[in-house]
Amino acid sequence: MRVRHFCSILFVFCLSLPVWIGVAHADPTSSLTVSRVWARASAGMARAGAAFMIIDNSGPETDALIAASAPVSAVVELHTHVNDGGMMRMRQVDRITVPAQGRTELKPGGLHVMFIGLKAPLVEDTHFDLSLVFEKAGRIVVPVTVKSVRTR
Ligand SMILES: [Cu+2]
Repeated sequence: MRVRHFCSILFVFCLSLPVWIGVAHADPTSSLTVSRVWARASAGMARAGAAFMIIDNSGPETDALIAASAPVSAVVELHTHVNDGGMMRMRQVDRITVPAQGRTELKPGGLHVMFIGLKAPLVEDTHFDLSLVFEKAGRIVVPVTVKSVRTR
């Protein structure tokens, strides 16, 4: 009886280990703070979505967001908007720089994380995890809040 109880405690401990390692990696060593992470709810049958956030860098070195992934779509890209003869068009970028002692804002009409080929609609008031990979800080996983399609 007692041995079986110990085994189940060990089992739960092992299951939760990756979560602890994830938190330990993201927080104390990193000079980056990612806040106000949100995605716009997808309208109708839309197969694409976008996420926005504020990234603050309190460290002495420039860092850069170089990749992202999320369970909501097979493809996740880093995008910006460019003015192409009066038309705002999206363009993929290799990296999103976060200056030393500075801030980079991803917002509608500008830089964003793009989800291509949504597996299911993004529903208002739901959450999902977004994994961000930075050149220096490494991987930081942040929860994304899905907000109304009217959010600006
Ligand atoms: Cu885009």
